[in-house]
Amino acid sequence: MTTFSIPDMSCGHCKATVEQTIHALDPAAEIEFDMTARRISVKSSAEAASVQAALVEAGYPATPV
Ligand SMILES: [Cu+2]
Repeated sequence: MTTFSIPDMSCGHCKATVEQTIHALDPAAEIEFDMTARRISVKSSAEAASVQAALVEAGYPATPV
């Protein structure tokens, strides 16, 4: 489980984009969203660095916390 801070994730559209981006890497990934804190927790077989890179590429810079 890796927690990322994603400051630009502000609405449902952002949430959907983040979800799609991670599921494109790993369809079995489990994602918990905290929209208030703008954080996600990801349980995935994908490397945290790969998840982070994909999110950056999708326009949502993410920092592991
Ligand atoms: Cu949004």
